[in-house]
Amino acid sequence: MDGTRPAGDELLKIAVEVARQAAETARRMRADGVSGVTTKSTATDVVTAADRAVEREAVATLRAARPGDAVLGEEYGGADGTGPTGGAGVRWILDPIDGTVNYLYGLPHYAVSLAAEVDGEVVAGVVRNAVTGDEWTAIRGGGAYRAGQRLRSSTETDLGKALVATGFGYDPARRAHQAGVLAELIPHIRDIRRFGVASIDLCLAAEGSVDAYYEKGLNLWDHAAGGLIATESGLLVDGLAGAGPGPDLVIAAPPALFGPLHDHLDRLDAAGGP
Ligand code: LIP
Repeated sequence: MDGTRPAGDELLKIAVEVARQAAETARRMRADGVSGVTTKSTATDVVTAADRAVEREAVATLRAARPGDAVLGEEYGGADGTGPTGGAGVRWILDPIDGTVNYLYGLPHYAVSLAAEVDGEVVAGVVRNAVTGDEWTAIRGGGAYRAGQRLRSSTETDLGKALVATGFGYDPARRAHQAGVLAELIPHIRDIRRFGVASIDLCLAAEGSVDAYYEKGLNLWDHAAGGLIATESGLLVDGLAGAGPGPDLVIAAPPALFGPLHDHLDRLDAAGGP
């Protein structure tokens, strides 16, 4: 690499090409049936042959396009993702199949999520539903888009009327804590949605299909691309007390709802528990 900081649109172009190819591989493999199912952190945290194959293919394509970059991928990428990022300081953050449980059951709601980070800041991201082809993109400072339409998040100002998406981790003790938080939150909001794909949840919030989203326990590959898309649509994306979005908590909400939602989640210890 020549050390020049690459432009967000240049990285997004690569990201979109890779995500489209990866999504097609995932869709095609699902049509042939699910294979190679094993478990990761718990008995309900599954990984399939497709998760691994899609990641291998996407990493190979990224390497061919930009040989000096690092790649952090959900299935193989830990060590590699912390490795050298070449002169341009680029790291790709990939979830080959976000929503693996939906993939397992054949629910048409799983995605490829790919973000490009430069010097530690996510500058471009794409989330693509592998079944429907719905695709959300963003470049930092350049807005978020779906099918050529600029995304505008919800303008709801009353938390009591907010439709809020969330998700649950795979560890039973964590789920119990998360369910307890939800039981206390739900009287204060319109209703809850649980789609099973964190990256798409963030994109649905970005386009105003839900008003807000929160979840504890996300990994970077779950929220890197969707978080940028949400931010670029006008949402505030953060953790508790300005900690930044991360494994403790990710909250994405319109400015008027962020404070009230944040304060409920803080009071309910949403970032706590196992
Ligand atoms: C999953 C999500 C889901 C979330 C889970 C998990 P996976 O990702 O996107 O919505 O609630 O905690 O992170 O395991 O399907 O890639």
